[in-house]
Amino acid sequence: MAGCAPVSSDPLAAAKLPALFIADLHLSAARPRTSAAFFDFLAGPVRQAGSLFILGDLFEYWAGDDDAASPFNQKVCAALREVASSGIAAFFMPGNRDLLAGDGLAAMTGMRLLSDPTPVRFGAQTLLLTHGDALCTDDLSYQVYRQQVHDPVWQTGFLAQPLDMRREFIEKVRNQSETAKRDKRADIMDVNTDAVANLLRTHGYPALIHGHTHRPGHHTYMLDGHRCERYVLADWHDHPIWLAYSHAGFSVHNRLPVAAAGGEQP
Ligand SMILES: [Mn+2]
Repeated sequence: MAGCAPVSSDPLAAAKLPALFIADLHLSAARPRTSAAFFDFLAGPVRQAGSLFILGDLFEYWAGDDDAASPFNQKVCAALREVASSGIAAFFMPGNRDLLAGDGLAAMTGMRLLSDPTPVRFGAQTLLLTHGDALCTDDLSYQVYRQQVHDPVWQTGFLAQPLDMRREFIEKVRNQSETAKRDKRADIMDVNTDAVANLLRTHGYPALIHGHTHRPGHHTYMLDGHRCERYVLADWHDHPIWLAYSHAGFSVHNRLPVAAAGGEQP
């Protein structure tokens, strides 16, 4: 309509700096220290940020959006909802553990869902966000499994099963995957260099940010004459850790401000 400002359908239009990136918290009721750190992170550093990007495996597992009814998941969703309500743009890209998170989770939390991979632009800098499991192409048996569970037909069939049955299936897959990991060479569970190069090439040589491998790091590449960077997010293991991006560049943080504990901040 003439005279009306165009309304962007791009969910990333809401993204503002500084942006914080996390992945692989594997939240569950069985890991209270990690969830406590997450709640402190949401109540602290996130409130000073412009955007929060959760790049997958926030939950140890997510059996479908009806899984939000469990008391633990309710608590997590409520804390995320407060973040979105306070005006911070929060984004969620499902990982392999929570790939069944959908519009239901988005509606409950106020987070915007991102597909994998998703580029986000801040000025001249493009950041390419991905969970990371798609890059582990040397792990052939995992990629076969991944293709199956990403198939919409498989997902529809799976989600039609009762929640208890889905949880049971996921528990079985988790146990099998833990056993299989012990027999796999460590290097096949890392990203494949060619898969990374192809992704960087396809997206015009951005800075790549991913998790999944639990091998935190900062890698630089010269690729086709372009300098590219790859940031690997750390898993949480009871302790908070996040990557921040602002006009000053990238920085990694792992300290929460000392809790006010009901008192006043100095
Ligand atoms: Mn993962």
